[in-house]
Amino acid sequence: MAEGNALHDKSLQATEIEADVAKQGGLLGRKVFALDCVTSTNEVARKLGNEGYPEGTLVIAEEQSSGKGRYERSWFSPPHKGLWFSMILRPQTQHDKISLLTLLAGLAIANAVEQTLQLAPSIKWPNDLLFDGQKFCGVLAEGQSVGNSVAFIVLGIGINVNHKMGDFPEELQPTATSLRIKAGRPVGRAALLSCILSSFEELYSNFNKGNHAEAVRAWEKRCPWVAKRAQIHIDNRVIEGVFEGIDRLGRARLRLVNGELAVLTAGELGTA
Ligand code: BT5
Repeated sequence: MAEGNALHDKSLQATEIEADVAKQGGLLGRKVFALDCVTSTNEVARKLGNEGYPEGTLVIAEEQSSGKGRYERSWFSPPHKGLWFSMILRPQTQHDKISLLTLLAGLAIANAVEQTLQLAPSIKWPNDLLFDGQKFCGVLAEGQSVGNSVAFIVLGIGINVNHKMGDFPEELQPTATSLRIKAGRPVGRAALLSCILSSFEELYSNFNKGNHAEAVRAWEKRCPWVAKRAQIHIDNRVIEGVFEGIDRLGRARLRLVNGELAVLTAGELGTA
């Protein structure tokens, strides 16, 4: 096989991921379902959450036939090339959890990519990880409600790991990239996953104790849009101002031309 693909394309094994998590004393990934092809790992994790599977249960697939983005968009998830996975979280805090968990996941992935590949990605609010404006990772956190409260959260992460540019459909080629393209060599998925899980575990533990301030500062350092003119698109509206970073709940702070501060929980950030 070309370029050592035998090693890098080896299917991810539940027992190996579980053993690695146990060795590190981790909670996230103690129970793993490593599957071949699923519709969406978020959907499988949601079903397991409804069946009562505990926090830290992880679903990972080699391929998704209907990988999901936000707002009913699709996420391109071809076999063996990426890390497509979802975790069940049952957070203890009553804060608005979904926005902040999305940001903490982005920060954990950026930290892990830097640690394993010595590459520093940027984070774009709320859920994109990029190199030079091209996206290699997206995060989709979804709450499962029971009555009026959120019973659990499914945190879904999609990372383009070993794609070559020709592996992307034409329409994604101008805006997408992968870790392999940026590193200039194939990237081992198991080691990267292990690093992401331990980085996220630490951030999540602080989050459960209500300590977010340091993570918010670290997130802002990785976001080149901070202190720049920006637009946030929400539904059909565009709000313009200076992006002042995020508040302690992960909401975007946009200083409008009239001096007022807009605080936004959802939307799409772009340069003005
Ligand atoms: C996201 O949505 O970026 C969230 C993606 C989350 C995917 C993971 S994979 C595991 C778990 N299971 C799932 O079903 N989903 C999660 P959004 O910000 O809405 O971006 C979606 C847009 O990104 C699409 O409309 C495309 O333009 C683009 N896109 C789709 N696939 C891509 C890819 N593989 N790489 C880069 N860009 C992509």
